[in-house]
Amino acid sequence: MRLGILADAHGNVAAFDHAMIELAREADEVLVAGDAFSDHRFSNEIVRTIRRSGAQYVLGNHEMSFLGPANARARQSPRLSRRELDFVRHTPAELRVTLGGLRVLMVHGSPWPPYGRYLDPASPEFDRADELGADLVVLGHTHLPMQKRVRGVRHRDRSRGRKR
Ligand SMILES: [Mn+2]
Repeated sequence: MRLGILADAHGNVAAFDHAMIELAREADEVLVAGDAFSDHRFSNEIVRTIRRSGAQYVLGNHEMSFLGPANARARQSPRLSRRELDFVRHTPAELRVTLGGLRVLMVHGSPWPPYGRYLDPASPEFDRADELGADLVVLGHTHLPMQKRVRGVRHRDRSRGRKR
């Protein structure tokens, strides 16, 4: 089974659509690891693409900020699709799913508290990856493409770009 993994589109509709079209062609399952849009700038287009694709999706810190009290007014905008907002509201921050026989854990930031931490391949936390009860851990947030194998547990971060 081929998994297509992306994260941190941060509202870049053209890049996200392009990536999703490519992945739909090549992957059996697509995983979107959060920060699909940035903070108060909700993207109807990106959320609709995720919803219609049936991709696995978790919230990032930007979606959670958008759903939080600071953005109560932004959520009232008439430009917002109620349907897409509702979809985001029902999206989890942590997903555990079995894909191709692999127990997959997907979160946007760190799977260990503090969850907003930026991990890098040298982070000592990864030594504890086998405590997570997963064969594959998918992360976003760092904007660092990385892949790491820890005693049989593989981590991937496919985020792109600079702003985080
Ligand atoms: Mn993030």
